[in-house]
Amino acid sequence: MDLKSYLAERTDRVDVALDYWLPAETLLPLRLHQAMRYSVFAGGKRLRPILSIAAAEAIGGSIEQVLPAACSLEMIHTYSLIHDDLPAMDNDNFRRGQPTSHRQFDEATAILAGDALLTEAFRLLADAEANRGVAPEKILQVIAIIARGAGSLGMVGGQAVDMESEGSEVDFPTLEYIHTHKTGALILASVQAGGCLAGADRDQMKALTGYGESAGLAFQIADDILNIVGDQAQTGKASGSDQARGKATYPALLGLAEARQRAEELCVRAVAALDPLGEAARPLKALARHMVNRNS
Ligand code: GRG
Repeated sequence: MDLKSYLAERTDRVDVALDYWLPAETLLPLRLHQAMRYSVFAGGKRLRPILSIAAAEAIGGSIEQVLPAACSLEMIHTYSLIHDDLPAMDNDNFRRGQPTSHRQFDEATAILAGDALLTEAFRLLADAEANRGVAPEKILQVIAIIARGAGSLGMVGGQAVDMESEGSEVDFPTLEYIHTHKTGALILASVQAGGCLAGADRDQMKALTGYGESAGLAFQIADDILNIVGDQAQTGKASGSDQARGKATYPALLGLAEARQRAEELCVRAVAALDPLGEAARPLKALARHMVNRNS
């Protein structure tokens, strides 16, 4: 399949919808809304929204059914990056090749922009007009899926353990906990949300969950590898920054070759999990390979 045009078409749909649903820069408070939009439109790959769309399509659903949830996932992802970059956390000056939110605006505005994006995400998920035609019980299920993926049992929990572990020796189970929660949980929630909105039955949800778990971890291992071998011009982040900070990563614990092999194995497992879904899951399968072999 032509993944490039698949990604381009869906990225466009997501960008137009985000522009529509995010508060305008001309609305008060101007600086807050500018900061929210600055980070949302800073050139992200829209991976999580596209995963939720592809999961819905794999079950026979449509983009329209899933677009509000897809946008809410990107808002949550963007909030997590803004807060991750703050001086209290990673203290990064650049993200996606541009100044981070607290550098471009100020620290208080960056904190508030993250807070507001997280809150707006849940407003959009619960918005009756945006979700018209979707059964209310499906919306409730998706709110629970996304809240779990984003909260202390998911992404925030992974970030907390990552922060606690910085500068100390991390064993393999702790590393896997950090990766599956900090990054994997929102990726898994994206896939599950798309499937749920498209009306996936129990077996279909099981297939999507198996895919999301393996693909989410593979994505983070690929990110660790990119941090070492990636081209800074493409990743938008300083190469070798994980090592300089003493961060726990797969290559640091297993070596580069074994980390690559583990990412590849997980990718194969993610693709195999989708076999029960047949042809309609082809884009999701291609996305798993893309997540592991990407260069940015
Ligand atoms: C602060 C609550 C809180 C959580 C932060 C996701 C996260 C948790 C921190 C990000 C740290 C990081 C760079 C992790 C590596 C994997 C990752 C999430 C990369 C960024 O995701 P992409 O590549 O980003 O999808 P784009 O820019 O394409 O949207």
